[in-house]
Amino acid sequence: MATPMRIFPKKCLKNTVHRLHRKPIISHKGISSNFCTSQNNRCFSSTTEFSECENRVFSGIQPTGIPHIGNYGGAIVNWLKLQNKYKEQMLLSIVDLHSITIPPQKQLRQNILDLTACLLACGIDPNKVILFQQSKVPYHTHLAWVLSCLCSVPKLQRLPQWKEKKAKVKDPSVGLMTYPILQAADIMLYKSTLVPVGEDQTHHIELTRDLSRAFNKEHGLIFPSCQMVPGEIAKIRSLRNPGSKMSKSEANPKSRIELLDSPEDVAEKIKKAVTDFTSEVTYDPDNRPGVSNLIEIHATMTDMCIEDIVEESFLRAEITSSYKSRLSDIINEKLSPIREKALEYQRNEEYLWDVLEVGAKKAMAIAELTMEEVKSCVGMS
Ligand code: AQP
Repeated sequence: MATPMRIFPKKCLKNTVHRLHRKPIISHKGISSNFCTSQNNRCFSSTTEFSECENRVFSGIQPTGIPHIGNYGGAIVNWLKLQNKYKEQMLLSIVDLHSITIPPQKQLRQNILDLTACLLACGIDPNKVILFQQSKVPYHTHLAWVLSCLCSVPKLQRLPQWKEKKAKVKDPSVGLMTYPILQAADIMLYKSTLVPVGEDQTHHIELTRDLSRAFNKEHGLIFPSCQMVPGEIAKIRSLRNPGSKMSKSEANPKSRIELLDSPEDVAEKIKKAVTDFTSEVTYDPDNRPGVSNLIEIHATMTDMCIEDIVEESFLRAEITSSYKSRLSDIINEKLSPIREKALEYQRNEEYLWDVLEVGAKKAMAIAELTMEEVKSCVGMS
């Protein structure tokens, strides 16, 4: 039997592997001439280069349950960094229209409130970014309709998420097939250029680029191209099945650590996390996905790089069980203040609705201008 490899890369993995796939996020090429819109206060030069200050950021999260540490590491941490840089040029949407594509959604209203409370508790600042509920801005579905007339059915059917998701439900809805068009509309409605999402969204960002190119070609040059901004951690895996990603809607709650889990629940879930029969703590995602996932969770919670985590565990002579116990403490140290703040926000429903309403007004002001342009280009006004 081959000896399991201890991975001690020369450089910190966090600075190499996780960043290797990143492309420059600032310059946007590929749009030809006359790309200028005076509306939305955004004018792009015909030289096709965007300066940094012209970027607009859009991202969304579904109110399908309490966010978990995968949402935190794969998206929220990234948003916290970007919000300081882009401020009101950054929109974060609670995408409730997406969340009804897979029924049943029995607690949607409560989920919207809980998610808002969690985002605020994590440090999302509604005075910096535009935080809003998607369905409060009806232009999302309006633009999605226009875009759906530019998108072929086979193109949607080729998307890996459609194939994956339709296999899990008995009678997949039309909404489940067409939601990537709505996602493209979410991004394009604000002429967003940067989209911080997890790697699972790559194909949808490509579709968005296709649709903005198709609109620009068919109706007039108004939409910029957009780029993904991947987070430090590409994917946190399920604690029960490291072959799949950690997910809010996975039936077994032991597969994920939710941001509001009690310290006891965190300890129990980590203790029961599926690993393997090797006791050493090594990072080898292909051959040891379970323990490697724990190390990635550790990196998400601490800002430590993977090399340092593995080395520290080696120096402490830890085995998987003792490492799990220390990791639970680390996770609880990070999540406890978030949980306390979120519980406080949850007690103030009125404030949460107010935050979303103010955000919706700001989003609406931008969306309205884009839709006016769209309607004029298409010939509707
Ligand atoms: N396991 C994950 N690891 C890293 N990033 C993740 N994201 C989700 N799961 C992981 C990123 O979180 C952002 C918001 O995701 P979402 O709620 O809009 O939808 P999702 O990707 O489908 O997330 P879930 O938790 O799996 O929700 P359900 O179960 O409702 O489908 C996205 O940027 C996503 O990449």
